[in-house]
Amino acid sequence: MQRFDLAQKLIREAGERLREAQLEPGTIQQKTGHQDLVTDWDAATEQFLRREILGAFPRDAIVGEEYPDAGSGEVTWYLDPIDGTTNFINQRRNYAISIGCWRGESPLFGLVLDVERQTLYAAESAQGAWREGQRLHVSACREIEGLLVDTPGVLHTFLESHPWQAGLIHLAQDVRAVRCLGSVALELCAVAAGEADAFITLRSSPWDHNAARIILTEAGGALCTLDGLPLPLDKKSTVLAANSMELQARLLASYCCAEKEN
Ligand code: 2AM
Ligand code: CA
Repeated sequence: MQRFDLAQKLIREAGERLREAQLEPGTIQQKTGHQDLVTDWDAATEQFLRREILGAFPRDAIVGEEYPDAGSGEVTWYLDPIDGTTNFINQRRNYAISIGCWRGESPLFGLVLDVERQTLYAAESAQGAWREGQRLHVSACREIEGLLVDTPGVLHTFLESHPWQAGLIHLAQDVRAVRCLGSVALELCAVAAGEADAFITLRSSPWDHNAARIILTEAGGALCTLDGLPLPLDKKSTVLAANSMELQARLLASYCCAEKEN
């Protein structure tokens, strides 16, 4: 079986298991604090994906959220077993499984499953972005006043002190609306689907964005860091995503000029 076919089979199977999961209180733990939770299901889902992927492609490398990196082959799988764990716990919706596959710096494919809606976002390199058979395209809005901007949470983006804080508060005042869903992967897919125009986060990890970024790029969107640099594959970074290079450049120039320390 090809990697892309295997990944689609595994993500749907993992999604079925999560939909049936019993979320007893003893299965929820704090990771780094009370705002950073993890469940037994995060670990079980990632174990399942790793076992199946390495069983079929033993020379591939795996980078996942819950376990140390494995392997060093030229193909790397980026796994987030549950993106939006707090939503999984509190809402039992708006969470995703994310699988991104890269050959070195080149994207192969990205899959993001909106688990409770049983909706799969998928993109192979140069084949467009798709949602359950429907081709996805970014929105056409370029006017700041008309933008809907997604960000995973208010605290890190607007309330904590960081070099872009003043600019991002101005942006929030200028756009039509800011929405917080709480899942980096689903929020990037919302930009890919034209349901949001831009996305900002102060902190994203390779497993959060390395699948959805392929979907967004294939849908016509653009991503970079808040410094305007290429989004790294292998380390945490800020993310600015937009429906076009044009809007990305406008947002960078007007709102992301970080205050320089003296
Ligand atoms: P998670 O659910 O996989 O932890 C909102 O919390 C979004 O930011 C989610 O996509 C979440 O992913 C991600 N996130 C949470 N804590 C994070 C951290 N410390 N670093 C990077 N991303 C984080
Ligand atoms: Ca996660």
